[in-house]
Amino acid sequence: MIERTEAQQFSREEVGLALRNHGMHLEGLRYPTTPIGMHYLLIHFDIPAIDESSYALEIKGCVRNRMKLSLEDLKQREKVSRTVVMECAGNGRSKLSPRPISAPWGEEAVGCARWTGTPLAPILEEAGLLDEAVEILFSGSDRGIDAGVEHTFERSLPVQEALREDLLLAYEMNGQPLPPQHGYPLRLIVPDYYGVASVKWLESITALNEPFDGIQQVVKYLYQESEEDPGVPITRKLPRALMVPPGIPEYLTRRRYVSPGRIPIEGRAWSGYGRIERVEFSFDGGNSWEDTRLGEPEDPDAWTPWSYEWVAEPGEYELCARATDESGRTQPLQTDESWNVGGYCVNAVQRVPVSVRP
Ligand SMILES: Nc1nc2c(c(=O)[nH]1)N[C@H]1C(S)=C(S)[C@@H](COP(=O)(O)O)O[C@H]1N2
Ligand SMILES: [Mo]
Repeated sequence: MIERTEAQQFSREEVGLALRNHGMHLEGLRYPTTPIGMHYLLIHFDIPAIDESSYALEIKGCVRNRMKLSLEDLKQREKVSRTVVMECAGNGRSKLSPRPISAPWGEEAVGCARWTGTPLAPILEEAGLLDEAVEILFSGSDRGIDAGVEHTFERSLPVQEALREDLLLAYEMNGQPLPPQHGYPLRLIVPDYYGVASVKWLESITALNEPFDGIQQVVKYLYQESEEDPGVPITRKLPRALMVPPGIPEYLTRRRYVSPGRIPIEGRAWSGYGRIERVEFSFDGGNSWEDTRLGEPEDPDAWTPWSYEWVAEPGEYELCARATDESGRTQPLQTDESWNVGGYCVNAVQRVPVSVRP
């Protein structure tokens, strides 16, 4: 039985958002690369209809040479693949109380795909950024209304960040043409940053001589402790570890059931602030912690596998996992420590209720 408290009631609108934007099945943490249909999705407006034959990416604004690149032009350029963990900045939001109203993620808004495309930096160099360029704006072709304002989905990066050598203009995901829902025919991939930076259905790149002040930049995706707080823009992913929930689930509550004995626990961890240095496991809700064994990530931007052998005795438990990265950042124990107006960057430790029964 589930008790229905006020805070647990999701509105029809939140359920609608969750149906359009599904998460990754946590058992998908078993795979080094997330299969396309299992990778989470976040589509603010509609998936735009784009005709590849007339498609061209425009490079404009404060540049010496304006450029128009067809998909074929982009495919002729240097081809690079990177395995990149992507996570929505709103991951964990639904655990906050009171709950900010937006995509009601648990902690499944993540995936790690192999993206193939061409590096962005050489294109910006060819376009020749003028000295007055301060930010690079990435515009999608999707349009809608949010915060009461009609706009195109656009995000900017400071010039220095846009010139990083690890940014990709991707036209393939896991070796296939980008599927419509993931940005066909072209998207930006910004490793280390939350997913919002990786603009899908990319239509143009504009060098700006002043900071971009669009809705998705200065109204949404700010970490604000209160409505009065001017807030800090969201950039890099905070560390997080997740485990594959062990045993079998109860259909409705997802509570896990396992038999006593040696239970292999496995999962993945990541951070936008450098390597994962440590992942700890707890079976008692975070009172005591044990170090787990770390594996090697498939790529510098991919997630890090970890494993632990839990010797389970009959009883009721709460399994937790906690990651620490090389910058020393780690995960809070309690969700409400990271309460913020928009419900971003909520990286409290995962908690998995388990019954151990013969
Ligand atoms: N054009 C466009 N780009 C976008 C979005 C969008 O709605 N429109 N959503 C962003 C957000 S918030 C996230 S988390 C990622 C999700 O990428 P995915 O759906 O491929 O997992 O795309 C980002 N890029
Ligand atoms: Mo997102």
